[in-house]
Amino acid sequence: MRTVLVTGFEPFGGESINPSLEAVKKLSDSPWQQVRLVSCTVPVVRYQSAQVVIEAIEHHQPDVVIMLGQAAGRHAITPERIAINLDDFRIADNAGNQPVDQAIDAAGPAAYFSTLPVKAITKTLRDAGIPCQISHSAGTYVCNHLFYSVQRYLEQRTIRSGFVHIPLLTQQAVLGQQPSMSLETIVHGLKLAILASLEHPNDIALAGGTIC
Ligand code: PCA
Repeated sequence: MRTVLVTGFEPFGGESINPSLEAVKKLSDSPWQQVRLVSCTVPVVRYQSAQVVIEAIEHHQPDVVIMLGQAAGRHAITPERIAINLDDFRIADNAGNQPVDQAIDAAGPAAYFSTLPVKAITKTLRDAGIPCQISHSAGTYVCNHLFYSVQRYLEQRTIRSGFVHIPLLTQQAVLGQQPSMSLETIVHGLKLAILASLEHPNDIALAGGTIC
């Protein structure tokens, strides 16, 4: 049986919930066939975020790692394609760190690609009627920091890993000024994303880029 590690972040930036953690709880409570689903809760703290996930990888020895985070302002579930070697925090993290224009790892490359099948995930979700779009920037805050750090850590390993941002939950957007998605739809989409990641060791060819 293959093991999938899903990770969710604690709330940050004045929010009382984080949809990524709510989704991880629901995914963990769901029945899974032929998948051993394990999870961990990640602090929104610069270096500690990666330490916690790397410890979980060492502990669980997963085949696939899917890290999740909240992306306010997004309308769709967005598999991230690329992690960049840059910390530039617009707000302080939950421990008060606010690096500006610092490398995550001075000895590391400029960027890493996701090793999840982002196009197969996108097609699978769209076919199921769930808004999904590949993203080419995971930002420069703690999600990108975690994504880059884990890709770097797993560089020489066969474990596939990547990051998926999800929209705000409907109850976080009651003022009607931000896009949102129901937890039910997010969880359904993430279940499909997990299965697609296992089914597609190699990604499919599908036009999915953007034009500026
Ligand atoms: N989103 C933030 C950090 C934690 C989270 O859920 C981000 O996109 O960097």
